[in-house]
Amino acid sequence: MAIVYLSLGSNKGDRIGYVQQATSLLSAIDGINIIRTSAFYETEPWNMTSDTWFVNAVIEIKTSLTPENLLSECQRIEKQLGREREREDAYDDRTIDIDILLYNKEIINEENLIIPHKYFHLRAFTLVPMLELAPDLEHPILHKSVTDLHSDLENPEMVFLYGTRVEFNF
Ligand code: PH2
Ligand code: MG
Ligand code: MG
Repeated sequence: MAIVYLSLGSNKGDRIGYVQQATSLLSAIDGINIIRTSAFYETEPWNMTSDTWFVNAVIEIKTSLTPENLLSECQRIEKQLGREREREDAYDDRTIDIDILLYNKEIINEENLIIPHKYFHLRAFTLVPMLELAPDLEHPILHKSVTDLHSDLENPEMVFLYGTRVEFNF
């Protein structure tokens, strides 16, 4: 069993609804148990030009799936929720993006799968929700805690707690 942190993000259509639906679809998969979810945040687009801010959250799961199988389940749900990938060279607005941030303390460097996520330590929209879930967790390569990585951010993009927390059943 692995403890995994997944980043969920949407900046197209019913943003909260897509993050919720992705969470429910993940929880319905054999071999995935959702342990906790962060609050929802409204976040400034990072490293992309877009008129629409994101709704972002991080969820903590326990899984018996391998990293590769987990990635394909995430991509299947992205497709199911209408994710379209139009270009390879830049970020597009998207109904849902599901990224594997951490998989236990594993370090994976494959063409289609890099864990820890290569930008995990650089984005407030992943570090702020992680502060709620696992502030002391150490980055397996940088050997710094989530709290320290967050305070190291030089120009953090804006992240707002999104209204009230939305409760739903898995
Ligand atoms: N995802 C990106 C690029 N930029 N910015 C925010 N605020 N939230 C995201 O989820 C996000 C982003 C690429 O996946
Ligand atoms: Mg992403
Ligand atoms: Mg992605």
